[in-house]
Amino acid sequence: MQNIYVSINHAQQRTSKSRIIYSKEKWVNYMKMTFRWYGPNDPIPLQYIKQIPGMTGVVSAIYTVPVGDVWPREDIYNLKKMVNDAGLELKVIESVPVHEDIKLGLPTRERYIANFGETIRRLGEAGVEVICYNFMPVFDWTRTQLNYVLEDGSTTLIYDSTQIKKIEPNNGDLELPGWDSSYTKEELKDLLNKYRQISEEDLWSNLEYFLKKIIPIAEECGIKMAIHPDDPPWSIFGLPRIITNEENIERLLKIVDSPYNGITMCSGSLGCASFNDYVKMVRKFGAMGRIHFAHLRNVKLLGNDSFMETAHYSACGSLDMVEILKAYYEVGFKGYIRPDHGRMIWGEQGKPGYGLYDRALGAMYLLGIWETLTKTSR
Ligand SMILES: [Mn+2]
Repeated sequence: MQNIYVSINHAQQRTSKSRIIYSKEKWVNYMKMTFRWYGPNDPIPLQYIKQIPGMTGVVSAIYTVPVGDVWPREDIYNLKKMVNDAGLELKVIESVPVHEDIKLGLPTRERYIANFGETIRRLGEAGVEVICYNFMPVFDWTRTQLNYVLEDGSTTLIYDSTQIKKIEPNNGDLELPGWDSSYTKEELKDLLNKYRQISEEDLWSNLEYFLKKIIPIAEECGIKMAIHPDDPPWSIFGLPRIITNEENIERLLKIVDSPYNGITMCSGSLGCASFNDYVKMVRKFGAMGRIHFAHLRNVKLLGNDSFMETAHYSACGSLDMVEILKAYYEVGFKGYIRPDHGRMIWGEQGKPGYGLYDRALGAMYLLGIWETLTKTSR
């Protein structure tokens, strides 16, 4: 009994001491750790996410609405309620998908842009602060294998460029791991054909058209738009990709020079290209106040445009997580952050990249570095 009492007493002393430290603006007002959650169908319960120390909220979306439709208020509020009931916040939406007609610049884009604007308004009403989106034609992130077995028996996602180069997508027969195509073979063929007419500059002008309509609405609603870089940040299957490097991100930010036109700085997406200096970009765009959301994951560059995803720990990959967090810390980053993809470890089954365990380890590792920075930097 005595031992227990002493140990509680000791813990109380520690708690009060750490409270003094944590209540300093330095810690509290800086970045907020979040976790991606795929809604009620995600096998990971919100309560488990809440049990990860330091977790302030989840990043989620409405997955039942067809791309281009307005998100129903009821669905937004139900999601928010579920998250809040678990003691977590819903401040970041990832993603509101951009309809292909907007990226293609078709006349039908007017309706889809109007719908996107209305979804922004409704998310603003629900207290959302950041919307992540991307402008990649047809394909989202692309990998060649989702369960590559590492030496320790864990599995990870890899991108082997030689395999990608062998794929001829224009016959519509494309099968990519993790790419959940809602298109029929004919629809995909048709879509890829439409993109044959679209150059990089065309894609830029379609993005410009979209931003000039959307950013004023986001400003009105107090929502920060945060574009996700292309993953990988180079053209695949002959399709144009433009959110790929420092110069292009700078160009994007200038299209509408507003803090509401910002970025999701994804270390795994930008960092898998050796031409990108992620730390330099964090310092530059962070100082401009244009980073609203950060995805942190490590990748190991394998040469010849191939790479694999690794544990967050710096020693496991090509990115130096301490240097990265130092950059965020030194620019006074106050946005949302999340561990990005993780490996599958400890026998966990589930959505590749989005298991609980490795991402939880990643979150704790990142928070550990952050806490050290807050207590050792001046
Ligand atoms: Mn990402």
